[in-house]
Amino acid sequence: MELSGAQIVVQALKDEGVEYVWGYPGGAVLHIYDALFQQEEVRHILVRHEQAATHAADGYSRATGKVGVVLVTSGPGATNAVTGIATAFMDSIPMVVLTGQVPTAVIGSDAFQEVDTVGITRPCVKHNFLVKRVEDLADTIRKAFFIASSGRPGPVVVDIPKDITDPNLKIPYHYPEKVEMRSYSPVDKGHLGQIRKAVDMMLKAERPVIYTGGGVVLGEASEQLTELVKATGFPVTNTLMGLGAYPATDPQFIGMLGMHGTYEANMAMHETDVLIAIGARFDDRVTGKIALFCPNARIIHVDVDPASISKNVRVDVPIVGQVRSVLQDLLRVLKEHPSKPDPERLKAWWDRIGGWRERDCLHYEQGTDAIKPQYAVEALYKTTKDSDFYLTSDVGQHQMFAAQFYPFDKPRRWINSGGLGTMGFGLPAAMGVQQAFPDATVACVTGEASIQMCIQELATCNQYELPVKVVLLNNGYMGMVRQWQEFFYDGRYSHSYVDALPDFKKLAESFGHVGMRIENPADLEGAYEEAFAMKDRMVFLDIIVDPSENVYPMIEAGKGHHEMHLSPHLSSDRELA
Ligand SMILES: Cc1ncc(C[n+]2csc(CCOP(=O)(O)OP(=O)(O)O)c2C)c(N)n1
Repeated sequence: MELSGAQIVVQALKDEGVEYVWGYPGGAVLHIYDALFQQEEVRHILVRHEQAATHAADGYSRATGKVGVVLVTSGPGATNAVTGIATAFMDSIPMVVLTGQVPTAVIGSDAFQEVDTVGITRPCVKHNFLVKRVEDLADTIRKAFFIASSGRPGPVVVDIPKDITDPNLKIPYHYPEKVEMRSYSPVDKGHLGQIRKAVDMMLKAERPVIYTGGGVVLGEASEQLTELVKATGFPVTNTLMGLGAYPATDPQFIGMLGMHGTYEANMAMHETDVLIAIGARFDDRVTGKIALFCPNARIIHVDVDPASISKNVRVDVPIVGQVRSVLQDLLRVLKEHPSKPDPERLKAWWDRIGGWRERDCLHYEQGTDAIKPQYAVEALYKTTKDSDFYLTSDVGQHQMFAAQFYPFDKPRRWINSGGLGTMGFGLPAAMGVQQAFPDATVACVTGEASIQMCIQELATCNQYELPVKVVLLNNGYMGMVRQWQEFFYDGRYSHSYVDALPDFKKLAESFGHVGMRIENPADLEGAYEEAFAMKDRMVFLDIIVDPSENVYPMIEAGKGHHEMHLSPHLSSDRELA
């Protein structure tokens, strides 16, 4: 089979089993767009901004576990995609981003729409390539998919100069089945000696905590994690990225940990003597002040990426390997071990945790006036809990309220930008999820500031008939910024008031969707019922919420887990716990 470079790109995508490509055309990729036009297998979704293409592919990947694929042109097309590439990089999402480049002969001459894409993206990709010969194209794309999806996943950029895709230059096509790269061989199995050490340590623990992150979701290890938690009787806490890896409605789940984690999870972290960290990277939003992090604990750390081990926090028993395979081995060693976790010791520990739980740290009071954002999330759960439901989010208070008040029982259902914290992520990510699962119920919880960052994608939702539900918790402020200004800048609300808001109901209608505005707490549940009953329509719910509400508990940056601000409902002067 003789193919041009443009045809090779499309054929390689077919050989990878790619269903969708999110993109935006331009001069440098027109040959590829022409090749896409002449086939039907790979579907191209035309977004309205390249950032949205990356977030949509990212959302698709987070929900399905497959590699998300993006196609953008050179120069501004590539730079617009950088935010989404960095977002995927920070959360280890497998993605292949094909960027057009100016022809090889003019690279370096400041040609029209030339940027050094490989240079610009280098710090925020797992790997990137500049293809210099058409003969290398198929092989490079194969490597890109392999690198993106193996080991610790991440985005890979393939920069393709226009002349490489010339329709008049055809070469024999061969797509390699296997990839061999001397410098890259991700590990699968964990070291058995280390696993035995970990099990010994776990069995001697008096106050154990299992702390898990996004790696359990990405590594498809949620079943093994659940088995481990049940086999040991230990408490488990998830990071923002790990929510859903363990069923949140199970009593052994003590809530999310970290800056906006529960009182019981953070106190348990502070007092634990053996911490079992699985697929988590000790992010600063989780650890707080490193010097005060788990001061009494010996630490076991399971991670696929050796560079994560002892990066932020020194660990005692590192185990490098795929989380799923390590947990399988660990469970086997645990079962064969002559001793078992001591129920007496564990009971004392659970009693202590029970005491912390009684503080009811997420308590809020829903009056009859303003809708509380917490209530808006709880009511959303009530309406959607029995459906095949996915929730994406933007960044801010609404994201934290969703993480705290929507109990996710399955992995890949909570889709948000944890690492980079990218406002504008939610709506396009929801488009990607809905494209992957047309019959599922997909909602995006957002703020009135975040939603405006990719609002143009309402048009894409119309074109592709994506019935996403937008749940806008409209507090009139960049709420999370306002909260920090209230706490740390004596209430000087510098530029956090979101003025000149559009009428979101009319805006949604002008894009061809259903718009609703809800102000009264008594109307909310009915509005959700009505909106979610419209299975084939996009509905934009503009929910006016109490602007003064803050997210509690909160650990200030640089403080320890035991130094939480609690809700004023619990302690009149927000005293430290
Ligand atoms: C692209 C981007 N710019 C700035 C920020 C900093 N930031 C974090 S939260 C936030 C406010 C978000 O406001 P809104 O979307 O209204 O959500 P709320 O906090 O009110 O729920 C800002 C500006 C960010 N995370 N991302």
